[in-house]
Amino acid sequence: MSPAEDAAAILQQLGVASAGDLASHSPIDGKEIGRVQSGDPARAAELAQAAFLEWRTIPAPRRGELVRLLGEELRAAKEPLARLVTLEAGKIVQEGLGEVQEMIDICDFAVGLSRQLYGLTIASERPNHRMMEQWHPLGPVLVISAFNFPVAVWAWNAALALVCGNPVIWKPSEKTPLTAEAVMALARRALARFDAPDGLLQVVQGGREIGEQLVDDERIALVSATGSTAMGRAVGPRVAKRFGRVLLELGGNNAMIVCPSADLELAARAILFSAAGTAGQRCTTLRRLIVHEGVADRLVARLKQLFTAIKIGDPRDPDTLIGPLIDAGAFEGMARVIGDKAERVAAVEGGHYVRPAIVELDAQGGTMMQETFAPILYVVRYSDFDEALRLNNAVPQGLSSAIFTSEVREAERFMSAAGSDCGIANVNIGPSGAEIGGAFGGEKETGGGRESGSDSWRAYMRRQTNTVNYGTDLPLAQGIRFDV
Ligand code: UN1
Repeated sequence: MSPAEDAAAILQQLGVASAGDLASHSPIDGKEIGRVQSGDPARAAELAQAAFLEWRTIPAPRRGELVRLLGEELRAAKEPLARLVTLEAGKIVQEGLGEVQEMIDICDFAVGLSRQLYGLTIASERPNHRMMEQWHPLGPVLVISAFNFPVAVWAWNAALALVCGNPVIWKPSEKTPLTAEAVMALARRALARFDAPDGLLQVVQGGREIGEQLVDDERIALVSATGSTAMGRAVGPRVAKRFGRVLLELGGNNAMIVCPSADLELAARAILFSAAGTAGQRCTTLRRLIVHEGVADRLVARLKQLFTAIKIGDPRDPDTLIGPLIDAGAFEGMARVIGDKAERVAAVEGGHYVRPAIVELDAQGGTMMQETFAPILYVVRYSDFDEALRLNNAVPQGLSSAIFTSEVREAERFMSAAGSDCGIANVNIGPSGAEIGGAFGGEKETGGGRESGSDSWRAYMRRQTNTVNYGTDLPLAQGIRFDV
């Protein structure tokens, strides 16, 4: 079946009409698979603001009930939605399913969280006074997502934003508009079952100008944006100018240090998934391998074997481990940095399929310092552990990192204050494929935001400090006297 026929059947099954001025193309064969209509940013913001006034007064555990229903709809539609992710983003079957599973998992997490939006009680310095801290809903949240996680990133944000009391406007990637429509169709079912206010969950399709209008809209309290560092540089100052809040998840240039004591077979498998998986198009993709000179030859030989054996092709084939790059631009980007080492693989006509590349360098530098969204693994060797740590941190990005070692001292140093400077630092697993339970995000040019698990929910709420006097006197703080 052609991707277009495949997509048409799924869209029909999910109740999504394919019509409008914007086309979506499958990276599998480059052909059009459906259409969507561009949205109206001002209208969306108006609806979201109206929904906010109602939604913020609904008790949080009750808001959690809506997210529970959303999780139910996602569970029921897991297979077709995952299939659409495969068709529109080119992810292999397992990764499409995994992406929808992340959506379900974050819904479960958010339902529990809806009863745990805890504030604090603070000891007051004054007699008969009580201090506390509360977390209140923030306002409409704009989610800007990228093609590589076309549905999960929305869910990480939306599930938390909803229980926190906020409406959500979604501006998906122009490359993956259909999966967004499919998610909205499922969300509408949950909204109808709950009888939620209009405008609580919306999608606004369109290009950069539409995104900019939303980013500049004062009614939007938080802009949660996932994408390139260039995008973040454009969005951050625009939102700051109006004193809005941002949560940025930008580029990564993630390294793994492989020490002499590492389990090399385990490391090789972790490298294969994290460097070549998703055709190198994750922000957490492994791009830099920093390997001890004593084990480098063995490891690189094993990787070359694995990279040659791996099945590249139509992502719908259950044996395929690497699907296509998203489009021609992605291939050009790869060829620009590694020249003829960017090796095309003949798979499906019209798609851009490549073999993951291993590029050995004498020293870290040049294009190794930048994020290229393609399966390129740079390899450098080290002899001294301090040098390996320095190399891990010597790039502008700070998302994820990993170490393979059996030495507790090396592992602990890697995770210490003087170790990896990234938001994520893993031991004996690769840098990609984070679980939803942890806070996800990174430092430096990665933007500093955290979403998903742990206490990331706080970014979606406003904090209020309350001091209450239940006495008959008026003592001032800091012992100040102000008597007439
Ligand atoms: C991204 O590529 O934008 O840790 C996010 C991972 C995924 C998230 C990637 N859970 O690889």
